[in-house]
Amino acid sequence: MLLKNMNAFVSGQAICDRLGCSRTAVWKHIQELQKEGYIIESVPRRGYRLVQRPDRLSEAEIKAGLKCQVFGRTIIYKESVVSTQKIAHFLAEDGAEEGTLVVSDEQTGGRGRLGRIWHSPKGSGIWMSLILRPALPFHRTPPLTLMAAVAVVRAIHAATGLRCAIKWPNDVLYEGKKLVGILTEMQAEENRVRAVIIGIGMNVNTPSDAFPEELKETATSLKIITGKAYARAELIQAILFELESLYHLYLTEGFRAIKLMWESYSTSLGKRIRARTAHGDVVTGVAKGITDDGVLLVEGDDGRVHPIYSADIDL
Ligand code: BTX
Repeated sequence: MLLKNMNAFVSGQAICDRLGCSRTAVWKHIQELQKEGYIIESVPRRGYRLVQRPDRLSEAEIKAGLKCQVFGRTIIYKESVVSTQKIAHFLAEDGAEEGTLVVSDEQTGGRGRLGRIWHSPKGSGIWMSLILRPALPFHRTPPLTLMAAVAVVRAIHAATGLRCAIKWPNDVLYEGKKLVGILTEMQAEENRVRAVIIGIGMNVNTPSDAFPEELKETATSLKIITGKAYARAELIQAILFELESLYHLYLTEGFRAIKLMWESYSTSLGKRIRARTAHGDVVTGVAKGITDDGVLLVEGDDGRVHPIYSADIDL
């Protein structure tokens, strides 16, 4: 109730009536919350007012104020996991509904693409995986990665005012440094998509000395960029809200509108790039655009246009 009425007074009586407990019991709970770091004012005859919430992650923190219909209806929060992606795969196999979200405060074996490591220290970032159940043929799933990147960029802008850029296909950068990584994986059988799992890792309150040496030059966090700390639960709400709207747009209207947004945030288009595919092929040339299936088109130095389905890009 306090979170929903953030910065406004909620009368003690209203809380008693809603929860069916005494005023003394309410006061005790308020004191517990204050111990946990919530700053709550208590004024006689006006009630309680939540002024500031700590940067805590929990199912309740994410759900309070979440403006989604389906995404986040089920939230599984864990203090520490090997990888939220692993848990989400397991839950998806077990029949978890669309929009199920797995979030953790720490990952001990967070992973990126192609078996790479995703550094996910405790208490400072967003490490989460979302289960989707799109009724789409295979070839229409790759744009979901690009959709996720667009949603993250829009959510960061809504929550912090920062304008980030996207490097094809899935890096969200600020002034060339990696702020967010996105990993999209699929479960399929025969010719049917059973689930798409979107993993998002965002460096939020990470101080610069918390990155390992090899990431110090290439990674950044919202805290490093702005000097401010952010409530991760609010950022997750913003990301889920953007993801749900864009997912709905994609399923009903196709990729066109999202493609335009993606292009407007892209750092790669029109530039000379070097694409290294997982098979070890290298294409150098100019990034010309993306197709309606999310494939990157590179006009190679050999004069041919190369479709790039999956690769790492150097600008
Ligand atoms: P990627 O393969 O594009 O990027 C991985 C590379 O990024 C690493 O090799 C390293 O150079 C760099 N890197 C590692 N950790 C960080 C970090 N915290 N910040 C910036 N750069 C870093 C990107 O893969 C996809 C990452 C998805 C992570 C999410 S977290 C929730 C979910 N669970 C899980 O295990 N993975 C996903």
